[in-house]
Amino acid sequence: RTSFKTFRYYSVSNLMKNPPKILITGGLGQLGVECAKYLRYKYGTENVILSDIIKPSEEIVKDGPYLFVDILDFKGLQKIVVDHRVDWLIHFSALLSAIGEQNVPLAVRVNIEGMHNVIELAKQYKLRVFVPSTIGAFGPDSPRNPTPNITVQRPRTIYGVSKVHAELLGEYYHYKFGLDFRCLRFPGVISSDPPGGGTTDYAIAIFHDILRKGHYQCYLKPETRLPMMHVKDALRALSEFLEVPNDRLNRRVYNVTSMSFTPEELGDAMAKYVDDIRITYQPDSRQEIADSWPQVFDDSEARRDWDWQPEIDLDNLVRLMLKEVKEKIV
Ligand code: AKB
Repeated sequence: RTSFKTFRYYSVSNLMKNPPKILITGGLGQLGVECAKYLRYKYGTENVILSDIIKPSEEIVKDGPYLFVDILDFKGLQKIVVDHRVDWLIHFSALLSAIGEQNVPLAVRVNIEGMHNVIELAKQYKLRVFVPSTIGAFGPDSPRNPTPNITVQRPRTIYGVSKVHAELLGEYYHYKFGLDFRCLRFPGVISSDPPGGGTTDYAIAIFHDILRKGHYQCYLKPETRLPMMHVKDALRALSEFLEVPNDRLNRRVYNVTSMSFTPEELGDAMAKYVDDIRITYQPDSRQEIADSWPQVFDDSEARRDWDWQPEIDLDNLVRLMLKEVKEKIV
């Protein structure tokens, strides 16, 4: 067995010579724009198409290819895959945990019916398909500290249910039809771009509110521990995982994480760099969701099989976020 590093070197240099054509759905959500930047740098601007149903800003249009794609329109999606000779599909479209609870029928359509379209197309055109899953794919019956790769999954949100569905469907298509399905279960991803309706969003909102007003009212209790990761680590995990040769993967779905912290610990880490921080707590319905999720995520299988290694710890995350959010505010 050649070392993993040698393997990665050969597979990555082959990809650079013959870059894949990549389509990103749900591209104007929290991860899409940064993901497109990251992959365009690696594979060339024209090879990464960002798509969504939202009208893009001038800046997004200037950055590279952008297309209208509705994942609920099978034929429309099929046409894009054919016309643009897509090889890899990164399927970000989804309603997150908190917002999904407010509109369950819409979450069923976007998260479950959308996934059906994507997986059928991926099978038909032999695409490599990446679908993010989440700590939200676990529930109150799962072990929470740590939560291993394989364990009980009985989530209590429609978001979690749709992600377990996606994981199982992807694995099934892999074993039945040979589909190159790849899925990472992410913790709360922290970026200066605004997230949309998640339970872990407090860890982003706190930076915006503290820098603007010096005060943040948190909707989770101070001791609520959740796994988290800076967006740079998340995108590197995604990109490295997509490059791993198939025979190196022992599973199609892996846990990945960087750290775990509570709102109180995050506040203390921020207080090293910002004077006069005030955090108050008023838990709402998101507390119940957080209480059913992993506190510490076990990603040892990803570390073992494809060398996953986080780089950004809590102190680095705070420094990066303070810098990035400050730049956005002014
Ligand atoms: C959410 O909070 O819903 C997401 C997630 C952890 O998947 N950020």
